[in-house]
Amino acid sequence: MDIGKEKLLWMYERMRLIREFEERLHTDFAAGKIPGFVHLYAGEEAVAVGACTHLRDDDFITSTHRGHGHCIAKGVDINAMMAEIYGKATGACKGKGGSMHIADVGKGMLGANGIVGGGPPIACGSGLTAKVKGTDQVTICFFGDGASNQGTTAEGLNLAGIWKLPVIFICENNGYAETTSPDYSVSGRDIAARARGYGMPSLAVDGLDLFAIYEAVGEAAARARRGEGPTFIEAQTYRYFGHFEGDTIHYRTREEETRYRSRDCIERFRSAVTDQGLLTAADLDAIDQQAKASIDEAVRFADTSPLPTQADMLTDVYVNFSERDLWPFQQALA
Ligand SMILES: Cc1ncc(C[n+]2csc(CCOP(=O)(O)OP(=O)(O)O)c2C)c(N)n1
Ligand SMILES: [Mg+2]
Repeated sequence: MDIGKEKLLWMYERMRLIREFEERLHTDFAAGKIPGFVHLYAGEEAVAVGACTHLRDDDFITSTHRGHGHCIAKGVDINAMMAEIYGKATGACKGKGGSMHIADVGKGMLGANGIVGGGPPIACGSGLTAKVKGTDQVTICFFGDGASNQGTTAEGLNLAGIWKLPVIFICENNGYAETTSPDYSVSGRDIAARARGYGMPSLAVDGLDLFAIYEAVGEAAARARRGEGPTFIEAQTYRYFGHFEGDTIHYRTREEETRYRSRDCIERFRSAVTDQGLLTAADLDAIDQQAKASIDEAVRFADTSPLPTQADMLTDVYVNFSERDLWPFQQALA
């Protein structure tokens, strides 16, 4: 696969930033520095990064409650993300959303989402927007194995299928929905097979292998941009930390965790690119150092930023749409 040095460096940097960001939150949450609920993405980096490498700023993603990795892969500002998680006025959503509601529409990041299965209908909306406007914009819809059982996901797959929307559904099968394994909660066991019933190409890939994700999403994005409709990808992956910070993790064994950590997606990428002489250990070590410094800076920025004021409480609650905003949709659907 001919990816090019610049892109390889970018992919490694994004994965490392996500890992550093999440590990720092793990520590700082335990120290009581962070309000609200936090779900960490560490371990799953290859999925978000391998996928978002194919996207432009004007493409879209929808996310989940476990959204930090999606945001970083889509290029959301890390200082603004950290400040949002700290509930500060300088946050991506002015500190009013927190970890589970980080959004940056300017970067095509349509929002982390506390509703399991909330993403697919939103992805159909942005997919329909691109289709109606006649652009080649793509939407990637990230969701979990648990969300694959939701009615909203079934409805989203159906709608994307019949309208041939430019949406790539990426099911991040990390082995658990909270404490529940898909082995006994997903009927038929085969998540990717379900999507074939909606008439779209669907495959399962090793989500710990960035190159496998990159290749699968590359094909799916090209199909979507050509107007050939949706694709479904089940990425088999693993989350390193608990479902949420504070989870006592009684539902899986330490042996299982060790086994997955020995297949770490970042280490695997490092070995692959250094063995093939594409990047050097020095290139990668330099990125490690920069990533650490960026996260230190993000924490300093969040820590020293002001909280929102009482007067900020009722702003940004409603958005007004004019007739003019809606007419292309009314015309297209008439
Ligand atoms: C509609 C809805 N039902 C239940 C929940 C509670 N809940 C939050 S996360 C979660 C598990 C989601 O699992 P999965 O989709 O596999 O995502 P993961 O946490 O593994 O990334 C559940 C049941 C919720 N937030 N929304
Ligand atoms: Mg899951």
